[in-house]
Amino acid sequence: MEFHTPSTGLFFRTDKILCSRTSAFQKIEVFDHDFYGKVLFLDGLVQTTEKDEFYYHEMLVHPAMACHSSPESILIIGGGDGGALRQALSYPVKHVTLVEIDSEVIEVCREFLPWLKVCLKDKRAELVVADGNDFLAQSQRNFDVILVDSSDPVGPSAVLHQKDFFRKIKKRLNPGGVAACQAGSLLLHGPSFHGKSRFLKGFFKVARFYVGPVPTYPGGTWVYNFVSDTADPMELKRKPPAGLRFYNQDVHRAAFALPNVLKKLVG
Ligand code: AG3
Repeated sequence: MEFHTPSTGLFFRTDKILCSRTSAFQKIEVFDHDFYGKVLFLDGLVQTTEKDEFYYHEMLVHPAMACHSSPESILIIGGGDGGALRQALSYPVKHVTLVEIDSEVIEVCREFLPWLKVCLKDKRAELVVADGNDFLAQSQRNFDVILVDSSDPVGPSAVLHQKDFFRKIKKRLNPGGVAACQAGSLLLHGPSFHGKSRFLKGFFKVARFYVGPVPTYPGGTWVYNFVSDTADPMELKRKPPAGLRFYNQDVHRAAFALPNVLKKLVG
């Protein structure tokens, strides 16, 4: 069960617990469910399910990739389950660097989720076990597209939603670069969007929010940031790869049309 508020939440009934352990960073749980397939929880929060992961991972990865003319080097911060990695590798990119803080998440997902093991065999995929925030501060490498697949903007992941972190993102983007970051739940994390919008507009010429549904995430409507100094989110420079289940160019355009409640928060 994930609690969304102290008295509401989402439950899964199953007797197929595949893994339940506590790493240096968090509680990691994977189970198999008759409808959702393999489900990963971190610290009691749903991270991904086999059934609906594509809603989230396609919307995190493809809008940014579509707005870059020729993305070659990609950085993913977080996302140790490999769902975003899989989407990024579906382009003819040169390399995708995944920076995940918790090696045990990698271990568990490699064993129990169907896609991570396959992705890590791809020669273009590079795995770095490190704190994403430190990696950005210490690395001298720049990237065409940076994707931030963090957890919620409250709790231990909060730093990945703050000013200093985005300042570092800006430094590590190549000219023409684009970053897309998960921002949280429209229903639960609204209060964080106002301040974020303000500082993002201070750092980037283009700082937009977009939305998409994720059935198993709290509230069902998920919010993402799109930031760049050059890329216009309405100018699609490339077609998406074949075989996607959620994202297409119409969905892309529609995702940037914000509901009033969000418009009001982000100005
Ligand atoms: N990254 C976003 C997870 C946020 C879910 N929040 C929640 N259930 N309260 C997940 C990693 C998937 N690659």
